[in-house]
Amino acid sequence: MSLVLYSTPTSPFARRIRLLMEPLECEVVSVNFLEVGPRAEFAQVTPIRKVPVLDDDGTRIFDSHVIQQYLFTKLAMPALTIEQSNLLTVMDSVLDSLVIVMMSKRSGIEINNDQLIFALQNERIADSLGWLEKQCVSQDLSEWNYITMSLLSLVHWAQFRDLVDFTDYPAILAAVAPFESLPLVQQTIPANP
Ligand SMILES: N[C@@H](CCC(=O)N[C@@H](CS)C(=O)NCC(=O)O)C(=O)O
Repeated sequence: MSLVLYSTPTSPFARRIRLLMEPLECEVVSVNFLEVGPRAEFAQVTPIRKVPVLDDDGTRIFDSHVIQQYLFTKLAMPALTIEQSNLLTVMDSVLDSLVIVMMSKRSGIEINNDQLIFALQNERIADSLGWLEKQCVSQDLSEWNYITMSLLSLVHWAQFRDLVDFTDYPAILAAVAPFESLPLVQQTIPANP
């Protein structure tokens, strides 16, 4: 079995898969999809040019959700519950909206709540983080599993990009705090390439 994970040093979607793959031997290929040459090379791996991509002995799997399901089967882990899936969906919505805001800023577009697209993203980010904060109080998230891996990856990435002040979300910070010092967490902290 030869596993290759295409990743970037910052992607929260790729990082949670990297954390999930800790028990498996895997080569990690770092992709720089913002540079023309590497982007064209990566286009040979996936037409959507998004990380993560997992290659398992020539079988390529796109998207963290599909990779997660594939790995859960491979590792004989029980499927995510509906409650866990909902947590993941809300985290992904926060990430997607933050990416839209970040990419707009990088493209020189002014972020203004008078524009529908930004009003919708900002509303989704605030309401979803508020909902996650409540779940961190009402649910037991003390286990290091795919959900806490995903939450930690979201928090670190949003802090790294300076997009969210988590002092407004103390329960989220408390939920990820016990895992901060794990060796693989430390080794995969988002950093500029
Ligand atoms: N739904 C996808 C999202 C993956 C995604 O958005 N990855 C970002 C990095 S965080 C990416 O590769 N972006 C490249 C681009 O948009 O060109 C998943 O869960 O894997």
